[in-house]
Amino acid sequence: AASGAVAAVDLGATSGRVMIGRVGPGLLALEPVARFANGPVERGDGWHWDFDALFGHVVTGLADAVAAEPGVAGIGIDSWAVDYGLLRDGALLAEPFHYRDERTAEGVASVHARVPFADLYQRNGLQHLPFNTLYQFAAEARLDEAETALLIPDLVAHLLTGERIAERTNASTTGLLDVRTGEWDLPLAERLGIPAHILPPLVDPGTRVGALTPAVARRIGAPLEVVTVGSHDTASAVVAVPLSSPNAAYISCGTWGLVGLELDAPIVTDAAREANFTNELGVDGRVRFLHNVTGLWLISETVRAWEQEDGAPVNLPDLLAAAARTDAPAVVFDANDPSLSAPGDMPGRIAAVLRAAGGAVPEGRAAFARVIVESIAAAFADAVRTAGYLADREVDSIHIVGGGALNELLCQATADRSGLPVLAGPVEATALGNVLVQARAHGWFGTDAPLETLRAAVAAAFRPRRHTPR
Ligand code: LFR
Repeated sequence: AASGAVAAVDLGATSGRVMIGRVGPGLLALEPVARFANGPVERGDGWHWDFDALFGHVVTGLADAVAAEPGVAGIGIDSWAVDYGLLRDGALLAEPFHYRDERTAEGVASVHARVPFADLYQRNGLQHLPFNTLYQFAAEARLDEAETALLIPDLVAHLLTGERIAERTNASTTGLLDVRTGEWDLPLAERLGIPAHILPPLVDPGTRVGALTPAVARRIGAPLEVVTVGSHDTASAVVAVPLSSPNAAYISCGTWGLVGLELDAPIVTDAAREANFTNELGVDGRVRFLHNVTGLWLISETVRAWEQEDGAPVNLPDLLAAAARTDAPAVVFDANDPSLSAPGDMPGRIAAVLRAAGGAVPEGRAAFARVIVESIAAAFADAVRTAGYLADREVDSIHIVGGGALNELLCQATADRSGLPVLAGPVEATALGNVLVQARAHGWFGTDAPLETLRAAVAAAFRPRRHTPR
């Protein structure tokens, strides 16, 4: 058959979802079956993920998916990158840490004391993010007790199937993958005191992981198989960007805005390092040459603070509509300022960064939201320009996919500040990329269909909204 349905589990840093994806000739559709909140939880020793709750939502969501569509052929899992759980005797040693926990600072210092950043960049091609897994490992008290370290999607797959693997796109965010070969850089791991045995065998997207354990199959209601996808959410999102030309840039905009280009080969020049551009691995060995810009996190954390203040929910669409009616600010702030990275008092910290940049802190919430959106857009435009310059490409358009594609103010401000047309959508690009790679693995596109074939299916099913620069 050239058609069928799959279940996609997509876990973001602020929300997770389970979707049914239906694929066939002229058909690409998503049906949401479960959506749940996610976020940092504070424990005695810092910020963590409530992984038990998250896994519970995944299992319940999959059961709902099977109930709604008994023909589901398999399960694919993607999530945010870099975070992991340590296993011993088949159980988690501890609740996974959240990458925004500040313990990573000591990890950075100890790694760079052994391997200077410029050397690391030559080996792993990654921009400096203080939470990259290798820094977390360096700050990890119990690494020596672990049998295996599994990144979040691989950990979910393990609990579902019993298998232990490392999907390659997400493994590329650990800092321990050789950017040239896509294999574990074992000499680097050794220099950093990371035991090689905790790094599981690497597999590519589109690989059969295994069948659900009997206990899980009973809870979910069907004996399904888990298939790897681009398990790094950004890798799945990039699969589903309906790139209109080789010179089109993309912004995968959720909690983060991942801004860049798809390339065939990594760029690890001094200029790329100094601009802090990363070479993460995409599906089919493509390179995601991009920069992390702090995205909707600035808005969601601000809203969270206001909700705590009010003891009542804030309506985000209303807030953004009101923001669009205020005047654009004369001065924006650096969305990537490191002081905005940790959870807590975001309005106060943004005000401090804005004042330091010489800007006036606006009175009302609508105007405050406007400064945030314009600051994110300015950082997006800047990163697109830099990407084009570093890769020597004349960027001609920008695709914005993910939740940020719903934010018309942000999309228009990005067009205005970059001088380039912005094509907004699909919103659920990550889940679509997850579904498409599964569908290809099941043979519904022909097993060696290139990404361009998958993207053509996206372009046919989801018409982007166009924002012309003013
Ligand atoms: C986006 C994302 C980014 C990664 C950040 C932390 O959800 O996966 O690509 O840098 O989260 O994991």
